[in-house]
Amino acid sequence: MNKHRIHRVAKLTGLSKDVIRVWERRYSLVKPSRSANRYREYTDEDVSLFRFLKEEMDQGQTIGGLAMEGRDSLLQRMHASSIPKQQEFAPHRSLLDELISRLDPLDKGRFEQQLNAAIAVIPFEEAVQRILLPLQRRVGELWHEGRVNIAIEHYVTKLIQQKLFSVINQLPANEFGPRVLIACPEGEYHEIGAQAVTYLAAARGCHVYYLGPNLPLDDLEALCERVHPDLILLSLTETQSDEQAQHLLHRLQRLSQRWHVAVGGNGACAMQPLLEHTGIELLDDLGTLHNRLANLLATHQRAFH
Ligand code: B12
Repeated sequence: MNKHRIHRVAKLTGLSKDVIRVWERRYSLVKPSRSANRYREYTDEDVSLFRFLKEEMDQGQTIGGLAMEGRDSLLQRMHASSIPKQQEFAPHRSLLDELISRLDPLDKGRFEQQLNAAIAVIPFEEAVQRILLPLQRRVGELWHEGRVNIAIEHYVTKLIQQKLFSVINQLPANEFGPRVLIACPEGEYHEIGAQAVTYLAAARGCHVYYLGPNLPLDDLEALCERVHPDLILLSLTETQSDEQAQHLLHRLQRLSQRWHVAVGGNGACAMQPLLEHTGIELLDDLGTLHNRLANLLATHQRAFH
């Protein structure tokens, strides 16, 4: 089981470090262990419980009332309520199998008809997670294994990109929302992760600048001076060698002295140990991104009022 320090728990749950400490002191629902150097360490279950408490409070419960219920009962309710949610966003495997079978030989009509019909009946955010991203992974993997040709991969990738952007373009532009710059740094060409993040940020009311793949950091920095972003989100899909990772982090640290910088994607997760104490945040899944954006929007709103 993973152990998380308090700053990470704050990022994962959207609660402030102060609230986490106060809840610990007053209500004892979560009792972190201590590392050798006395840092609080929380388990995955603690993190889930904090998230659950937050959801309950968003629905009108008070922390005092929840604390009276007791940890065991809360955990039971949490596990019962989390099952359907996890299933909801799991990849839609049977549909994906059928879609893949329409690619060789290519049956464009049926492929698009089936894809469009499936996407139309669920919220788009769910479609992104259950259908579009897994489809991209599946087709990319088939190309990597030499089982579909690059023209087919490009056809599917472009279709997915069109769907993401057509929905993004229909969202109301929020000029006054927090400014979020999203890109893949130089050398990173896998861009669907960054595009999905763009959709999620725009859908929540951020003012998004999507800058695409392979962006030199000098140029990103120059744009930051103009735009003054509230957050920079970088997508790293490929795992880097240690030397490449160190080089990249050195550059990102410079950027993070002026702006909030967060990285996500499989390549970023692989760099986790190197990210400690750099000031660069790791957002290791879309749930963490969701919390980070919620915090950003709340802070931004407070600053405006
Ligand atoms: C699709 C794919 C491709 C497509 C890319 C299409 C495109 N234009 O984006 C194609 C087929 C073109 C391709 C090409 C290449 N690929 Co490729 N590709 C993949 C594949 C299958 C999926 C990557 C992807 O799109 N991920 C994005 C989404 C769909 O999934 P995800 O990574 O899980 O992302 C999730 C989270 O990480 C998160 N996320 C992502 N970014 C961010 C950012 C933030 C801020 C946050 C919060 C979250 C977040 O969102 C997603 C949802 O949960 C992976 C293998 C795999 N299964 O991961 C290999 C892989 C990444 N590719 C690889 C390589 C080497 C290449 C090539 C260099 C191969 C070559 N010799 O030419 C080229 C380079 C790219 C190029 N020049 O276009 C390697 C990388 C190896 C490494 N060092 O890590 C991999 C791992 C394959 C492998 N097993 O070797 N690839």
